[in-house]
Amino acid sequence: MAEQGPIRPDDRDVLIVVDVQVDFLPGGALAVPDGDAVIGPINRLASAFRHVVLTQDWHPPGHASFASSHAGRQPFEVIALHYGPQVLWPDHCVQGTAGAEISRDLQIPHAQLIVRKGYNAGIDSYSGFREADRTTSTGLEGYLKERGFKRVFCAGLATDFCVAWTAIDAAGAGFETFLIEDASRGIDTNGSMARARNDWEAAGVRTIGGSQIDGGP
Ligand code: VGL
Ligand code: ZN
Repeated sequence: MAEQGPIRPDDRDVLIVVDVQVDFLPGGALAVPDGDAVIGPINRLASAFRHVVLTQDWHPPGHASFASSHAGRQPFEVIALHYGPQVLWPDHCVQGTAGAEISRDLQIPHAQLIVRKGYNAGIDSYSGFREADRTTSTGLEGYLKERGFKRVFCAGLATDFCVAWTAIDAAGAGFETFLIEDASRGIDTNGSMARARNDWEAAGVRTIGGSQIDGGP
């Protein structure tokens, strides 16, 4: 649904910048095509928001989402884990490594919180709110509610995984939720982009462009 008129971020609004990390950028272990194209738009967007939260994919070595943890499996294959289907990835965003660092090109000194996720060895977490078992919470919902935010704006990497799941869970938690499409880029493996779009639209997440935000890109 198109948003009517410009959105002026205020104290009810928080921007969640999802996983803009070295491993998801060109040259990284799980580089998202054109991933560095989000940096300029996100820096401009962030300057329009008083309240910004970052997420950081943060896996222990040998994480269950790594193909290397499953004998005979290759990246981008899908396997069944105890909580459901899991896409297998190249090793990425390993705790404490250079690849896990948030990009130095992000200029968001006023970001207020960094939420790490995916740190449980046996459970992936695309969403900044809830792990892939759909029950283990990161605490982000409580944090945002305690601070009184009403609207959540999501952008970053990758559109079809961590951005989409974070937005879907924000909507499920009762926030009015927006996915800023031109400040995000996707991986698009096995039709994941089309599926993710269906899912976030069905969840009531609104798709917008950064230009719809006053002071944005
Ligand atoms: C992501 C795949 C694996 C993401 C994280 O940030 O979208 N994708 N881990
Ligand atoms: Zn990951």
